[in-house]
Amino acid sequence: VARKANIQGDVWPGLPKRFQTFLFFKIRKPDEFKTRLRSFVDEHITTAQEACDMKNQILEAKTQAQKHGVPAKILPLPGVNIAFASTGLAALGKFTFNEAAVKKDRNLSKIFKKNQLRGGLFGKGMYDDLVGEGWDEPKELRSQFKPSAGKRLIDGVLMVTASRAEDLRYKVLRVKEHFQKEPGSDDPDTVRLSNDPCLDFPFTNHGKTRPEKGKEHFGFEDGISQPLIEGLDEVAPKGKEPKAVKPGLIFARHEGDDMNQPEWAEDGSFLVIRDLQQLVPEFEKWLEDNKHNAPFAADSDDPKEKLAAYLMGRWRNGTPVDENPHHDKDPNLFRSNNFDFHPVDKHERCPFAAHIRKMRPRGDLNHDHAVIIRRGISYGDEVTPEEKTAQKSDDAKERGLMFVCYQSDIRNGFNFLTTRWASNHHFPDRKANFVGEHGPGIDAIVGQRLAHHPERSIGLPDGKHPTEARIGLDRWVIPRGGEYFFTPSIKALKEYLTG
Ligand code: N7H
Repeated sequence: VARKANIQGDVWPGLPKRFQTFLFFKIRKPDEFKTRLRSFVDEHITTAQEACDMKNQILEAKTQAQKHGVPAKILPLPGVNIAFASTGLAALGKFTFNEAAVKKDRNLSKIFKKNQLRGGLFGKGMYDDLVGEGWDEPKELRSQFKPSAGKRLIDGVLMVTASRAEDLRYKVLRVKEHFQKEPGSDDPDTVRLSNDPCLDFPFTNHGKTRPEKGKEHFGFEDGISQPLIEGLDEVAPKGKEPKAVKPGLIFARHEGDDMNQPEWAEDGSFLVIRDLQQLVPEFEKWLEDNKHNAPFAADSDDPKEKLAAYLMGRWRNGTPVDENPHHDKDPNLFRSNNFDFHPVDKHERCPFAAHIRKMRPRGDLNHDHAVIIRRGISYGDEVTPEEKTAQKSDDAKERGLMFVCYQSDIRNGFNFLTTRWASNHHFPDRKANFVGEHGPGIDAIVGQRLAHHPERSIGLPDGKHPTEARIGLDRWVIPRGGEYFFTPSIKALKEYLTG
């Protein structure tokens, strides 16, 4: 099977999405589900090839609009992908829970059954992993992500995307009907749903891009930097950033993946979905309150914006502080990605602990080894004038990011980035001369704290010396839980998993 026809399109190149529905499902009748899934794949699942075609259509529409001086037409472009939690694969008879499967990770072929998917964290699920290790606070998690009577509630997820809300609604209905309609009730106008369907959809989440296009809720331009994949993406010429990565960092059984996965897993990828609530008015208040506490900020025209930019490593319009730590006015640098933090023993331009430096350290490391592709989408409404005035989020108006990412190994991808880098005050390491006993600090956006960790703080350049100004941080991103999944290839969906 040609690779692009075999990969699900959200993994690569990404489904075009202004709106997204996450249909979390529970399998009730595995055999009937398998039969229905087999026909679902060709009818509904969007492959990488199809997603590439959609992206080309968007480009073409934009080019035409520019040529004729009219606004670009919004195309419907619905997309659908499916992924399974370990409980879902178990329901299909394709995963066995045993001590070894949840404790051990990789190349232990003797312990694993021939076709068992490797990856201890996938077996455990996000709750046992992150609550078990003390990172996530159970009382902050949404009930859908908390096991009930010891049982996990989600077997898998169907993700539906579209460029227009009405197209999304239509597609979601068709997807649900496919699995829930009465046999023979095929006409969409008169379809009857079964009282005893093969699949339940107990939880649904909705994402939508913000009216301020390209910006997430804190107001930063998002979706700029992704790892370019050798063999799939057009990669940057030598010496230009970002460097390309081996396909095996994202896809199972490709060069660079040492998990020794079974054959059926080829072209698949592990998916992490995590609901991250964002406290936007609180973030703005903190910036306002602290803009003069950092010595570097005093000599800036806009100390508040400079502080925000230092926490992220990019100004809110996407300009990397490594390329311009002074202002964000150079249009050539909006969304620029050509930087690597050199000289890496100093952080006069980009703080060592800035979110993008923690999450992709570039020149700080000799080679990339923990890499993810991000496909998240914002959720919730805009901050209201009342919330702005109160400088406090209204509990009834939650907003945040449905964080979504893909990798060939959850322990070495999402989990590593969160626990070993974002939450570790001493990463990036070997910078001791410049950042004192507390190290570079915690990732202000997604760093989490265990009880015995130092208070949340970050070291920022003081603008004059190769030294630091340390500043205490609040918490503006609340992890509400999520789940670990595997996104299989098209071939695996049609053959092994439904066989
Ligand atoms: Fe982060 N944000 O929108 O403010 N992130 N992120 N992220 N993030 C990035 O380069 C954000 C989160 C990564 O290649 C940008 O596209 C928010 C988690 C990685 O240079 C912005 C949340 C994890 C990169 C944000 C959040 C990551 C990255 C810059 C949570 C991993 C690329 C725009 C609410 C575990 C680094 C861009 C590179 C960039 C935001 C979460 C990882 C603006 C709000 C949980 C790898």
